[in-house]
Amino acid sequence: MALPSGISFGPDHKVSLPASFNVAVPFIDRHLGEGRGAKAAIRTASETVTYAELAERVNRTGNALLGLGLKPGDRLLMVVKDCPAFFYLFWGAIKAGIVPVPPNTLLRADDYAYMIEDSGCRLVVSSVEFAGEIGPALAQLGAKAPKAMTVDAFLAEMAKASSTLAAQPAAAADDCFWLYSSGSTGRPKGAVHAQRDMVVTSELYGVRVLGVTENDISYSAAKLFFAYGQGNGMTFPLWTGSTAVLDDRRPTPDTTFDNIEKFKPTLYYSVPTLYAAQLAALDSKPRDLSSLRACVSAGEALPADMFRRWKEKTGTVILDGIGSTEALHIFIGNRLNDFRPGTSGKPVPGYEARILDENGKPVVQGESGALWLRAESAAKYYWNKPEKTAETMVEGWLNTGDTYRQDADGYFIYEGRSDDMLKVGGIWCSPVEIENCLVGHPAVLEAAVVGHADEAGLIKPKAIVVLKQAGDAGRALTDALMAHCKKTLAPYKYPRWVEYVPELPKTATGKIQRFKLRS
Ligand code: 3UK
Repeated sequence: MALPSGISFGPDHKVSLPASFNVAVPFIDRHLGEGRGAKAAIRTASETVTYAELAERVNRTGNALLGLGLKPGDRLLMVVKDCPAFFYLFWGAIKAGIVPVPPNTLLRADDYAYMIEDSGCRLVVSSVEFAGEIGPALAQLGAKAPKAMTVDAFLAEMAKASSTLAAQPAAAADDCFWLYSSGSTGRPKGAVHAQRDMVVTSELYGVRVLGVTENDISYSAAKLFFAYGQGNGMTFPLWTGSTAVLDDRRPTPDTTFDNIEKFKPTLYYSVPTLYAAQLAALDSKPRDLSSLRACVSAGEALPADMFRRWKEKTGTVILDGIGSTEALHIFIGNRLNDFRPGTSGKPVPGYEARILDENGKPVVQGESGALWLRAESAAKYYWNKPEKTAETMVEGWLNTGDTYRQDADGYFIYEGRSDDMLKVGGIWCSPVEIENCLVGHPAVLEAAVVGHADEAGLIKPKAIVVLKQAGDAGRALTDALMAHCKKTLAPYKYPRWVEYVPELPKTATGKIQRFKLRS
């Protein structure tokens, strides 16, 4: 399929875009002119949305948002499960010049209160399932809280709004949408992405690496709020005029396999934790995965053994690739015709990766160092966080925070984070946040949290705890500490193991030496 008019990529894979455009046009409206109006853009268990219906609902959404008083440049916080309304809100906002901000839907009231305030959003739209966290977040903000409504209430507004909308003109580098990303200390940071960025990821990784075409059907177990899921399950399908399968449930081996058998996707995207659970489930019940031409993994490193077992059981490769919220999607990845299990593969065309030593000089090939990235899809800055921006985004290069080395053939091998952050099921987990939660329990004096590998070789949080009264240690307290964390934090963050010790290793300045506790 030809690139949308006015958009081209040079021999160096650099994009060129019109001086004035709106990215909703090539992703949404273009398909009507190209004869795809009756084609399914989205399929769910209960409905199919065609490209014509999608384009009309995007227009109605843009008009409804403007009608609710939002102006171009205003932020819309959308805490929305994986359903067609996610598409309407995201693209309707963009087409009207409004900036959608879709955070992780697994967070707690405190996190949402922070994001509402930090983003200065004018409206919060949330799926009713998240009311238990969004309600208290808004209550916490009192008179400062913006207008808020459920997705269902919004859809009623949408239905009343006009079905025609002129796209708000923008430049390639103008702010388009944000994604919040977390750090080991401090609050989440809003990574501000430009109009250009989804064009770059969809063409360079989606089309040129994965070979996505109009004929693919994509299914991402990773949710749309995650930059990974956003590309897999929304922007790549829309860029290529193909079909996305959505499921709003928590993904499990049963739900994901049922979806693959029912919708027959050609591409399946997931994270190592879920692949591990799926492999275990395949032992007891064979499944028909014959529709798949490729599987993709990201979020954390995929152990080579899981690649081998999946290939053996399903006949399909899993292409591991590293991406980030800041880079927007995968920038080093394995390909169908060039992969090496146990590595992240090679840089995606158009992305420049460098491994630097502590003096900022490129290492000799084979040595480890800090991974830096130059990407045309990189976030421009973090909202309200000039110091974090200056640390992470330096002269057009992005500090990924990862340690990497290259093998003799140039494949990139992940060696861990340079900070203490953990990836659990592909989602960030700050040890400091879990430690603070544990210390909030009356029995706990001090706590350290580190990553520990489970049976499948995947990292989960482990707590090392000093008690006020050593005699309290035991299964009952361990259960109570786990329950305390599940209740206070996003549930995937609770420690899977608790070890009791008389004291923690500390530096002279009293900082916990987590590296001494890793095992
Ligand atoms: C880690 C990996 C080893 C790595 C993401 C695909 O994960 C995504 O974005 P986040 O901002 O996290 C980024 C960090 O996660 N990581 C991601 N993938 C891998 N480590 N092997 C991998 N394959 O520390 C990286 O810096 O949550 C993934 C596409 C878009 C994304 N946003």
